[in-house]
Amino acid sequence: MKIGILCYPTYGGSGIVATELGMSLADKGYEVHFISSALPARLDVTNPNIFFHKVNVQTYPLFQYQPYDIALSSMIYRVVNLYKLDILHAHYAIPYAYAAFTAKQMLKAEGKDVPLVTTLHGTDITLVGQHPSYKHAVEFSINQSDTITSVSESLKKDTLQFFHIKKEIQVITNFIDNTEFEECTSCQRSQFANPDEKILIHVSNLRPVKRIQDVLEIFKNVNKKVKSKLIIIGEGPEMEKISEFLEHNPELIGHIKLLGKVNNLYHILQLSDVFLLPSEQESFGLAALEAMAARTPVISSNAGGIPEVNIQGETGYLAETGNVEAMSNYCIKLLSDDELLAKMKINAKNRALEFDLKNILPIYIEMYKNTIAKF
Ligand code: GMT
Repeated sequence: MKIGILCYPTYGGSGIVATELGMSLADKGYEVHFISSALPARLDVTNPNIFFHKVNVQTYPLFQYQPYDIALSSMIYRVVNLYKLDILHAHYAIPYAYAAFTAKQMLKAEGKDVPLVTTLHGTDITLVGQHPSYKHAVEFSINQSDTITSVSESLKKDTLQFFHIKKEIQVITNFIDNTEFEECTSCQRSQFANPDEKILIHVSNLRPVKRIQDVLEIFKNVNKKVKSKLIIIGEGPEMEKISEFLEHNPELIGHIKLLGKVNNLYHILQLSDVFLLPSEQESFGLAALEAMAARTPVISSNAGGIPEVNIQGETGYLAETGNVEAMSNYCIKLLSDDELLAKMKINAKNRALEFDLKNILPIYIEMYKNTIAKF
């Protein structure tokens, strides 16, 4: 099977899922073609079964906005033709499902076609996709897909609520390759905290939907009761909020460490005691699953699909979005009880094993085969 994967190359969850999926398929012997605006962050192009096709956008002074979607459709059409792809897989509806639909029309004009799978990841449905500027095109291109998948039951429900979808949506959850989370000693706990301090961590692309202010307020409350440090990994528009917070809370300057984008995320997660995810919206919460795979319990909001991953009182605790007090209290309770923390670390890892790649990859492969068979 020759598979074309269309995805964002950045650190967002959809790009990570697309890349990990493509690399696992390549390891199984499938030929996988990535089509994206830049090399996806975690993609290993040394694998002989992996091909990368960069979408080049010709800049022209007449255009106020450069037409990326046209360049993308042209590239999809070209790669399908050149490499005789069997199936296309669009990760995130905007613009991938739409550009793939256009490429299919170009192929159809020549008596050819290729089946299209669209995976809905989250904000393409719950945020951006609902904007009046995009809504009709998003709904249309989802309906034009041959197979639609969503990363959680919650996202499926939201999709059916916000859009008029005429086809079945198959839920295929996010997954994790637990073999990548084996014990590692490349960095030490002492690099981030004193022996008597606990480590809280937050990882995201620091967008408003992640509620960074809540992360900071929770840490402020926790730090009053439990000796602790907060590590923030990632970059994004809410970086300013962190500086502002530190201006108002200078006593916490030495307690909050901003690491930006890191290559050894898993190793740092392994050193941490609790992962904070107070998001406004989260279709699944891949970041929480990565933390659990590194044996780190999660204190989160109960937004979207998070309760499908983080189990109350077992792998961590959940509270209503914005309930900083409840999340702080859960955190204090967990970090003040070493026995409870040790138990939750084990539970978190066991939960991550349920979402292991080896359980989810066969579901993707079967879905591709079914899509091709009924095409
Ligand atoms: O939220 C992000 O950081 C990026 C975003 C994306 O689409 O790139 O992530 C979404 O997709 C992930 C992978 O399927 C999910 O695990 C995240 O929960 C989801 N984010 C939101 O819904 C906000």
